[in-house]
Amino acid sequence: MSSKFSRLTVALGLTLGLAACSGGEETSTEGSNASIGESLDYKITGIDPGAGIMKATTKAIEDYELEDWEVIEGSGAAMTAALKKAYDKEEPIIVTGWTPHWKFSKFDLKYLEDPIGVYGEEETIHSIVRNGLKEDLPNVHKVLDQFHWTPDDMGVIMSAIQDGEEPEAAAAAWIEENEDKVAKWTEGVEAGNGEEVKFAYVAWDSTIASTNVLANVLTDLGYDVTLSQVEAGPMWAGVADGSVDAHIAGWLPLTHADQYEKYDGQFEDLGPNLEGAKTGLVVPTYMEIDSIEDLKE
Ligand code: PBE
Repeated sequence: MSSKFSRLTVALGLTLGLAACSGGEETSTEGSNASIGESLDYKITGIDPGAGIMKATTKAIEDYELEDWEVIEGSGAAMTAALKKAYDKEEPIIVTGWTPHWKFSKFDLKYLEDPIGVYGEEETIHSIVRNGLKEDLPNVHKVLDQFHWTPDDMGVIMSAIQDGEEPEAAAAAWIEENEDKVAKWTEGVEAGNGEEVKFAYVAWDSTIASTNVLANVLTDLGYDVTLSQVEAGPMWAGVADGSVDAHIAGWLPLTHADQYEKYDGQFEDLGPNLEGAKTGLVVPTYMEIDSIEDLKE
């Protein structure tokens, strides 16, 4: 009974409120009229501070003159959790996004157009190894040099992990189903004898997938593989100072350009292991904006 009354009161109050506004100037208090910036408190959901995409996003804020906006630091996992939460309620959200990534198969998403080109064009992911690896572990070097796959291959592992599989198990299952591809990576390679191989990687879903698949392949070949999860800076620094043997997450030409220049000469670039990568600002398709310029209002 009392609930009926209170509901009536609210409805009446709303009617009066609208009536009071109707003759006046425009109001933006209603959800759908609020600007995209207001509805998001001018926040872009970012990832780990060391990621190249964070630097690019800071540059985007400058180049598109979005001084009211900021990119919030977090992690890849926190970003996808925030994305899921907003998506389930059809609320607005803008994330720092990249391809290949499982989020595009789980949610309907789009990249915001980037007319200035802050995020660059298509990228490739390179395998980066320490100087001297070729002499010390020629067969490991050869596998890394021959390692090459597609965004779809990587996507299978990423989705399996997302669905709850352990990264190692997801990688092992993919290897079992793709013996022909793995055979090309291991062509002409001799088995190891327990030699240690150290990879550095960052907890980006794409990198977790690729690092686990190579760790599995090398373990099957008889190597003793260690994976160290680090931030992006230490991942590059570790290969440069030789404390790790390799990482396979060199995003080029733009995303990791800083580290690539900083450590020039202190690593060997084995070239692309994947083509068709991309970074940018990503939103659910239900959002009405299409371009980073639309954030300016
Ligand atoms: N990423 C995924 C990384 C490279 C791999 C796009 C988040 C970065 O921004 O550095």
